[in-house]
Amino acid sequence: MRTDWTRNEAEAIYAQPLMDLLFQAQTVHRAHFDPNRVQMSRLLSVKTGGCPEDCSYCSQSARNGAQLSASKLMEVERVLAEARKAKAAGATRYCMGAAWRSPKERDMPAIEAMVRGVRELGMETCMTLGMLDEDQVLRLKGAGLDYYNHNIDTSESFYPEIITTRSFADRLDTLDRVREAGIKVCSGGILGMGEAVGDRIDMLLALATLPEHPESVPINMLIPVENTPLADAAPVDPIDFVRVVALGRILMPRSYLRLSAGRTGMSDEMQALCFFAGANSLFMGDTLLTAANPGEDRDQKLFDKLGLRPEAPGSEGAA
Ligand code: SAM
Ligand code: DTB
Ligand code: SF4
Repeated sequence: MRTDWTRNEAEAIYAQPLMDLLFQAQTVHRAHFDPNRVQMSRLLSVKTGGCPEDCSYCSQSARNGAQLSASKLMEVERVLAEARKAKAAGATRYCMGAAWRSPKERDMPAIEAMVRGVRELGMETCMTLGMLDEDQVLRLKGAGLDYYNHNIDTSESFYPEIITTRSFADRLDTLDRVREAGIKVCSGGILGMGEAVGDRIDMLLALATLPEHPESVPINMLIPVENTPLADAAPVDPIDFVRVVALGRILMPRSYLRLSAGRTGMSDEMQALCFFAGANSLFMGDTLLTAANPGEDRDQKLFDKLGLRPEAPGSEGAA
């Protein structure tokens, strides 16, 4: 896997005629994955709202005007009950998110118990809890955490326009600690925050030139949240979105590319083009963390139309 992609190469790939770009992406995709299988993850917000960070897209920031009330950390048993339902509905990975800048010591035992409990159900585990220090990373690894999600969200140069309470370098530091501890990395970003095409390319390049590619790369389309600074951001052009997916597939051939937030705002045709461009993972169920997601009925219809099938448990990456 190449980790030395240059800006010029990435730009040239991105700027090809769309049919050439899609053909290249699908060719790379088929060399590494079954093109008709999609990995299914389910999300749960285990601690919602009241976050001290100022991410301008987020419904959960206490610094935004958003009116979401803050909750306490969920009880472990309730989390496991939700996880059982997700497993029954076909999820193979269970992703738990908390609206924290970083976890507090008092919350770690419950977080570790959630990881152990979900693993015992036979699903892969993923957590997204904000920044982690060395000790926290080791404890999560000890509990058996499979993946840690920590998005870089956009390019390094556009980052301060979106978030001021932490830096792009802080993000890379946590990603590095997660990788060093042997936890798989999930990191991606958001399109539609007012960034330029060059920022999108730079974001993918930042991921594709890490010492190892993230195993999982979520590509979110901004869900505009009322009262946040990005409530009125201009929507991304669907074809531009598809181009980003294709570039991600070509730069990171073995990574799972997840069509993440924003699918309620995508047509079947747009999602089909994203799958053709190499997206091969999604969030199932009718809620993400706080926002709406298509839900199983609509996704089942889409899968039927496209002849797609959920990836079987334990077959990750099998071509
Ligand atoms: N607090 C943790 C953190 O930020 O690292 C984890 C939870 S945070 C909600 C996870 C990711 O969801 C963000 O990095 C962002 O990429 C995505 N996200 C949040 N709000 C979104 C929105 N309104 N539209 C699209 N993606 C969003
Ligand atoms: C990611 O990249 N997208 C997910 C997951 N990682 C944690 C979160 C999407 C959140 C969408 C907005 C919401 O539900 O509040
Ligand atoms: Fe907090 Fe995460 Fe939302 Fe940023 S994205 S405000 S860190 S919950």
